Amino acid sequence: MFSKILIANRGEIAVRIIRACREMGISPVAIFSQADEHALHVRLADEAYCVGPPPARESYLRIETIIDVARQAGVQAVHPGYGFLAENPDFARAVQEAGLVFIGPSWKAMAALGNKTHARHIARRVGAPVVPGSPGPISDPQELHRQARAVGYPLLLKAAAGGGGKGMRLVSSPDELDAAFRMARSEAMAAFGQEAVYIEKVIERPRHIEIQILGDHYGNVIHLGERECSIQRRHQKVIEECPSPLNDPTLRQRMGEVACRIAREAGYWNAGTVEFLVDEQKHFYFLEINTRLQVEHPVTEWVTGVDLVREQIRIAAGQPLSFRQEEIQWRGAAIECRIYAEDPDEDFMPSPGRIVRYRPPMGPGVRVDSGVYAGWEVPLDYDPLLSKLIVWGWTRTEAIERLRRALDEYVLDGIRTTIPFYREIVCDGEFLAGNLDTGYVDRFFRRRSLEESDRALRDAALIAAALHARQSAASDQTVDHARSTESLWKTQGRWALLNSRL
Ligand code: MV4
Repeated sequence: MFSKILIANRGEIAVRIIRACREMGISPVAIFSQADEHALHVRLADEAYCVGPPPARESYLRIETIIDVARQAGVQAVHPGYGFLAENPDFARAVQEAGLVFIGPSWKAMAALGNKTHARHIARRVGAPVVPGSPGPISDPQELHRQARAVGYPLLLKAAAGGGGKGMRLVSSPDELDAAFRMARSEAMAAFGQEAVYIEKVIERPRHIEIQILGDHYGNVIHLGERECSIQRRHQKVIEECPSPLNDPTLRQRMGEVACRIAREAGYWNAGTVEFLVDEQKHFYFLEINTRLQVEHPVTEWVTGVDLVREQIRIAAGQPLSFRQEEIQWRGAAIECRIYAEDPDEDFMPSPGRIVRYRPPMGPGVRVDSGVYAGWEVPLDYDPLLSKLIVWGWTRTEAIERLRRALDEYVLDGIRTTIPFYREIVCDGEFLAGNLDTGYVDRFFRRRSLEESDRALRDAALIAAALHARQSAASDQTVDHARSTESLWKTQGRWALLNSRL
């Protein structure tokens, strides 16, 4: 086993990896940018090295600098976390060429699966259901129209090198096709340095379900079931669940087996996630593979009892998987809310600044993975994820009850966060019913603005009624004490007291 690991990341995920290292008796080494000098992951690590100025390009994305730090610190392995260099095969290769172990898949598997047309090809080879579309990238306009006719409208143009919805374009009719193609290609070039674009048929009202897989260096691949990730806004996940509320054990087993077959065919090892779209008839289609640990991994950890980061480290050290497929069991329900430094009242604008008070929820069934503390200033330079609140219950209903309680307990003052947004979601009927698809957040906001105008009307009616009642009460009062034998001091005094309470 390793005695020292470099964590090439920041924030809550760096803290999560440090915790796994501590439990395994491994010394964690951190890197940080000038903006993160006082960050929590730097405080918790045994050693920490500055890798450059605040912009990620000049710090957390600097392959050479990070490899130099790894050498200098004398680590045996590098954990990339998620984001930054986690899915960059050049980084994985540089780590290997420096004589160190990359805690993740081989750079070759990463490179192959990073190309989505290639990944679709691998999936088709093992008979996995793949979203219908062009067999490969499209380069000439004639072929474009031929393939588009074959797939049918509406269709999506996607960047072969892309992922996560970046560089995606919806095309509703043939006359939009050429312009959309040119745009998609230049966007793909700008975003990913490759202009390759391919076609996919549009799946209507899809759900986004992903399967967690683990593979070791000896050809063993197992799956840890699904996560429901349909609650997203602008291709950013906000709430994730395990199991999916629409799950049935048969669907889980079928998707799991398909995911494992694709991974074996790709020569995949370490942790990975196979993404699927599921339509209203519960048909599922392979979408892409994420070759990293995911943000939402804790919901799977809680329901299966498997520590994914520990497994990642064990696998990278050459140990076989700790579990066989038959040993994996799913118990209860876990839900994660991603707490972002964003203002939900200002269209989720980033809200950096100093955290003045921080009191995370605790107690039964609550886990908080976070990278912040009171007094720390959240920098503007990176992803605004502050903290992840994860709850567990025997049933989804119990998990939601805990989530409501934990959100009410959560104190994070000084900056705006998405906590108030989640407090509303956990009371929303559609969420409670598990009626989730990728259009959920938009529907939630539409419904809410309708309810808001209803509320404004109701408030106006209440004010009018209160004023009316007060006026008539005041006139009754005049009549009353004219007839009354009681002291005016008493009746007027009571009236004043009553008014002060209104
Ligand atoms: C799709 C799709 C419908 N049909 N592909 C967006 C993120 C990326 N991972 C894939 N995405 C989609 N691909 C086909 N063929 C709809 C989406 C999509 C979506 C998917 C998952 C979660 C939220 C979404 C929101 C809008 C669109």
